[in-house]
This record gives sequence, C-alpha cells and structure tokens, in this order.
Amino acid sequence: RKRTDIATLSAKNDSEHVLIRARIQTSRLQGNRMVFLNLRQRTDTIQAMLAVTDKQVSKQMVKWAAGLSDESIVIIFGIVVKSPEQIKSCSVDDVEIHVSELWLVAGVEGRLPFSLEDASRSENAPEVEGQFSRVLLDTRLNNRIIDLRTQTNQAIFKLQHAIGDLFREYLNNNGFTEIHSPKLQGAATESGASVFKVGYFKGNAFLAQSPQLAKQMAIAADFERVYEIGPVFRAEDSNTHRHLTEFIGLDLEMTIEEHYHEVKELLDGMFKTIFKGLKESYAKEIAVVGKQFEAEEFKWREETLTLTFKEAVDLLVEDGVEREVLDDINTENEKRLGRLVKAKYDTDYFIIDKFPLELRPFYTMPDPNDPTLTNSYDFFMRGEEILSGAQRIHDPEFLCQQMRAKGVDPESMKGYIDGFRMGCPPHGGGGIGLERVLMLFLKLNNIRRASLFPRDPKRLEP
Ligand code: ATP
Ligand code: AMO
Repeated sequence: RKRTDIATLSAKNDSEHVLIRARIQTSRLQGNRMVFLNLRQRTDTIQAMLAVTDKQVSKQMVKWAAGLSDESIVIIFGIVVKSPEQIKSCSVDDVEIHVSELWLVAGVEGRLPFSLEDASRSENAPEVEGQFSRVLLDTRLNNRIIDLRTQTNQAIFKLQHAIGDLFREYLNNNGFTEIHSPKLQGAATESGASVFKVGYFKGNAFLAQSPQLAKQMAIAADFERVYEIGPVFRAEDSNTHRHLTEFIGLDLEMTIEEHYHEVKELLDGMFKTIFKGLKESYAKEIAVVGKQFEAEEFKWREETLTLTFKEAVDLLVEDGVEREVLDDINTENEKRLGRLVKAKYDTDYFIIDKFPLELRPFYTMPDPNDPTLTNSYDFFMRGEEILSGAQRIHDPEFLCQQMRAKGVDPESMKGYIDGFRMGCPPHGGGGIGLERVLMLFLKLNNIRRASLFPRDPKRLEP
C-alpha cells in the first residue's frame, strides 16, 4: 500500500483509506476508550483518533498507543473523516484520521530534553511560570537533533539551501565555473585571521582560512570566473553573536575588463537576485520563521545605496560619534550606521566602498587616485558585514612590496607570487559568510541558529 503525505489531505479525501508514516508530536488519552494523536511529517500535522468504537480497536490498543513516547515514529492505517470543527492545533485542520491499525516503527528512549511545542514558541512570548519554560540556545544546541525538528528550523535550513542554490544559479548563468580548493594548506591563506594547525603525518598542516589564494590562482590559470561554496576555518576566540570557528564561505573571483566596479556590480546584482528569489519562492518558509523570530521585512532598493568609507564615517560623526574612534568601524558603530542608513534611505542592504589601505589585507589594490585608499568594498545587511571584497594586486613586484609593508614575508608565499610572475589578468572578487546572510535576512540574532551544527570556541559537539 502506498504511503500518503499528510499535507495532501483535505475534505475532498473524505472516506478514503490511507496509510501514513509520521511522528507522534503529542498524544492525549480521553477516558480509557479513546486516544488523540497529533501526528507530524516535517512541518505538517494532522489529528488521528483511536477509539474502541472501531471494531478493530481494543481497550489494550488504546492504552498502548497512549503510552507511546512523543516523537516516536508510527505507521497508521485508517480512514479520512471530515472534522466537525476546525482543528486548531494542526496544519491540516479540516479532516482527521480514524485509525484502525497502528505499528511502532521507531521508539524514543528516555525523556525528551524539551517538547517541540516549547521549542517552537515565539522568542517574544512572555514566560508564564508553570505553563512553559523557554528553551535556551545552549540547550537547543546540546540537543540539536530534536531542536532541528521544529517547524522554524525546518524552514531556516530550507532557506539556507535556497541561498546556496540561488548563489550557484546566478553565477552559473553568468559564465562562472565552480571550483573546489584544498582545505589542508602548508601555510596561512588569509592575512589577519588566525589559523588552526593540525597534525599532518610527521609535520603540520593548516586549515584554510579562506579560498583567497586558490581562487586568485585559478584566475592566473585562465579560469576567468570562478566560485566556491565551502568551509572556512578561523581560529579566533571570538565569542560573539556573529563569529563561528567554521563557517560556509560563498566565494567568487573574476577577471576585470576595465574597472573594479564590474565586480561590485555583479555582486550587487547577485544579492538582489538572491533576496528576490527568497521573497518570491520561499514566502511560506519566511513566514514560518517570522512566527518565532519576529522581524521587520528585509528591505532593499532597486538602486543600491553605496557610501564611501569616508561618507559612512561622516554619517556617524554627524550622529555624535567621535571621529577619533572611527579609524575602523567596530561592530557597535557598524550597527549604528545600519540604523542611520535605514532611517535616511529606507534600506537594510547597502555597500561601503573605498576602505583605507591600512584596514585591508596585503592583496588589496590601492586606489590609483589616492594611495591611502583601496578599490575595496564591504556589503552590509541590517547594519552588519556580510561580504568583504576588492580588486587584487596582479603585479608580482608590487604585491611583494605591499606584503613587506604589511609584515608578510614574500618568501613564505612563493608559490602564490609565482602565479603572478607567469602573468595574471586584472581581477577582483569577494567572500560572503552564508550563515551571516541567513541570520540577518531572518533576523535570528545569533549566527549559531543559522548553522546546522555550529562550531565556536566553546563548542565542538554535536
Ligand atoms: P567581521 O567579518 O565581523 O569583521 P573579521 O574576521 O573581519 O570579522 P574583525 O574585523 O577582527 O573580524 O572583527 C570585527 C568585529 O567583531 C570587531 O570590531 C569586534 O567588535 C568584533 N569582535 C571580534 N572578535 C571579538 C571578540 N573576541 N569579542 C568581542 N567582539 C569581537
Ligand atoms: P573576510 O575575512 O572579511 O574576507 O570574510 C568574508 C566574509 O565571511 C564572513 N565571516 C564569518 N562568518 C562567520 N564567522 C566568522 N568567524 C567569520 N569571519 C568572516 C563574513 C565576511 O564578510 N578573502 C576575503 C574575501 C575576499 O576578499 O574575497 C575574506 O575572507 O560574512
């Protein structure tokens, strides 16, 4: 017999026989002759009833069914019956199943760490003593498998998948080739970020802090336009809401014909396509997440706002921040800038261009019109950085000079520099943190919620 998806059932299936495999979300015994099961398949729920009024159902069977643990997986056989009133606790709310046969497929050992009902409540719901307890993030992450079963998490990770998919599709349509660069490295790959050292036979290796060098080498190898979706490792003891020690990098690199704005414009077009794709094709998932994490809808403008670093600093100074502390814009001022931009330009998405040379890595191309600045940009969502990128230096001598100026020994990166000695076209690119985009689009407030099994300085399990 073929299994039925709960989501496909409605009053038009009245009187049909169905076979369903699902989890018991909750169960409620009424007297000792009837049990109501709230059955769930992923994000859909339906009510099932076992009653001794059915010839095939005995009192023992009702008792046994009522004793099955929440989250057990069962198969039921029964008949679809139009429900006399709307079943408020279920997503399929106009029919229920009258069960005649029930089998246990997989049981649950011990007690669940928390109920899915508690884990699914709005983050803003006031806690009422004796009624429910809030499930804290650490408890969720310690019991991530159960936590991931909530409707909200099912939707969050559908959306994570969608962002990767839209990124890939946009770049495929624009002549890019997907590459896979090694994560085991002989030396550091990203200046500034700290590196994890791992044992490698009799010596050591390092985990890649970004595919930066590899993607540039692919350009030197005439790949023209490349992208990668892969893990990025950062050994930073940053216990913040937006830093992980392992995250998924969406990286791209492309040749430049005339001006680095070509890269910036492509990246901008890509982000707008991703936002539009999410909004148009994943409205249901966004709404589901919105019930638990209430947020103003993410807004962007057809014509993206771009500020120079100097204009961004001026906005903050006008708002009362002291210019002296703005050599770099820290997280707090970044968020403040986001609020100012939102109030003035009504957008949650904007670009800052032309960062000072001293703030950028050695491979960044200085601005030909002002060598204290660079052809580099960061992209922001709700006032937080989601992308960093730039035009790169493609002249080997100039690159060595910039490395020395930043305290990097060119000898330690000989293979990389040799790539430029064999001729490399002008190029630029950017790197995006997937979990940050997801966190900020949905306003999840903590990056760990946007990572399936997050890794941070204090967490390596599960
Ligand atoms: P980001 O993408 O957030 O800029 P990054 O890897 O470039 O990450 P930094 O530029 O070193 O990191 O840090 C950015 C901001 O993150 C800092 O201004 C600081 O506010 C915050 N931050 C970084 N590390 C820590 C930490 N250990 N504790 C608190 N805040 C931190
Ligand atoms: P950067 O170091 O700024 O640039 O990283 C690029 C993007 O990656 C994300 N990100 C993080 N996400 C989670 N946890 C972290 N610890 C973390 N650190 C960074 C952010 C950030 O914008 N090679 C350059 C990119 C380039 O120029 O192409 C780089 O890695 O979203």
